Amino acid sequence: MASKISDLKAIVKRAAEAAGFDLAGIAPASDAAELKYFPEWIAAGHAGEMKYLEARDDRGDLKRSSLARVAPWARSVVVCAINYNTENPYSTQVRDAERGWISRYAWSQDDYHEAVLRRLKQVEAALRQAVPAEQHPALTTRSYVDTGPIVERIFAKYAGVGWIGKNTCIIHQKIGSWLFLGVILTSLELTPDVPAQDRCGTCTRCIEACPTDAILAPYQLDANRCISYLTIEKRGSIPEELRAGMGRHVFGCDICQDVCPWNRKAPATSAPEFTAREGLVNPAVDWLAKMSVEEFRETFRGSPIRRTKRSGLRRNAVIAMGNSGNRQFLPVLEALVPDEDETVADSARWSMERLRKLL
Ligand code: B12
Ligand code: SF4
Ligand code: SF4
Repeated sequence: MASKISDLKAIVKRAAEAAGFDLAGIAPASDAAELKYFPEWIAAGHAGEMKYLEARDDRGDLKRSSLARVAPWARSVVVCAINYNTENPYSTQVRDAERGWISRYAWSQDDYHEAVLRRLKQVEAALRQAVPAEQHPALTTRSYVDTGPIVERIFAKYAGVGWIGKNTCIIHQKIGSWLFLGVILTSLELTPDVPAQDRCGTCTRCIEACPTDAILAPYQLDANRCISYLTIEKRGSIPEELRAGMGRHVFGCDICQDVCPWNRKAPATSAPEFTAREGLVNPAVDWLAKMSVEEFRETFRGSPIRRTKRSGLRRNAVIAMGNSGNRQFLPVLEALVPDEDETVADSARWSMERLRKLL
């Protein structure tokens, strides 16, 4: 039998748990106070080359700055979160400068977009099934992981999933911040949860630890300076002044989360899709830099690492060699100077120069 509307919140939460989510909550679809920072962030140029964040509606307003613009029918946002942490060291605990670092979220067997969306669809189906058709003939729902025109972290805060930390990540008091988010927009007016309370207090560890000073001030990140952006989203050559700060990062960066006290006791996930792939924790940089088209395709089939493409991964690995302080990489770099990929070749020249200066 179809459920009463008042039961829906409980049904959604049970469905989220059954689907394997660690956390779930409901936020109102109305504009939260933090959304006013979004146009300022875009205007300041902090989005870099991520032009999709700047999408505008017919009136020229930024789509992501208000849900009313892109989903006027939406009344509530169901936010689900899943822990992807595995029992592996933090980047700040491994000091091997000769090996690269792939960020924690990208060690997984499956691309997280698919793993989370699969689960989110189960919750969406349970919600739709529970709604009496006669009460909601025009019921609308939409599920998104990352790709929706919505600043997910703001809604996660108002759904009580976690607070927005000074590093801009969503943090949960017991689980920490190794969380993927998924959202379901719905035309249903569901009872919202209580917003999560900010527990950063006087701590500023993430701001101090960021090697490229990307966290300009609490809660304000300039993507142009963030290693995660540089290694994953930035196409072509990386600005020279930021290369040294990238250290040995070859895909993403976890430093501002590794140093966060709320991640000290972060539990491990029980989701099988997030098990670390063989060889991706602390990978050999020369292996990545020399990777052929076929090997890249085979190794990263279904992995989020495909996003930076072979060119980006090789560029990052070459820069990591330059930052390693290990002159044994010089012959590898020398062989890459005539590379047909100009970005790789340019990075190889820079890295050779950097290693030679160490003499
Ligand atoms: C673009 C993007 C990036 C960009 C920009 C990141 C950023 N901080 O904006 C880059 C490539 C750098 C990036 C990196 C990462 N990302 Co990302 N990213 C996104 C994406 C697609 C959009 C985010 C966005 O709209 N940013 C715009 C800015 C303005 O928003 P914001 O930083 O969230 O800022 C808001 C608050 O800080 C707020 N605010 C709150 N209080 C206050 C107070 C003051 C005074 C001010 C000024 C502002 C302010 O203002 C802003 C909103 O207007 C989301 C998915 C989504 N659709 O939301 C995933 C998402 C945020 N990313 C995610 C992840 C996992 C990562 C990485 C950890 C990956 C990695 N290891 O490399 C890093 C983390 C880096 C970091 N410290 O944020 C997760 C976050 C999970 C979590 N626990 O928070 C998301 C939600 C994806 C998902 N579905 O799970 N990401
Ligand atoms: S992900 Fe790395 S580079 Fe980006 S803000 Fe955090 S510490 Fe800085
Ligand atoms: S390191 Fe400190 S300031 Fe930064 S997010 Fe964690 S608790 Fe907040």
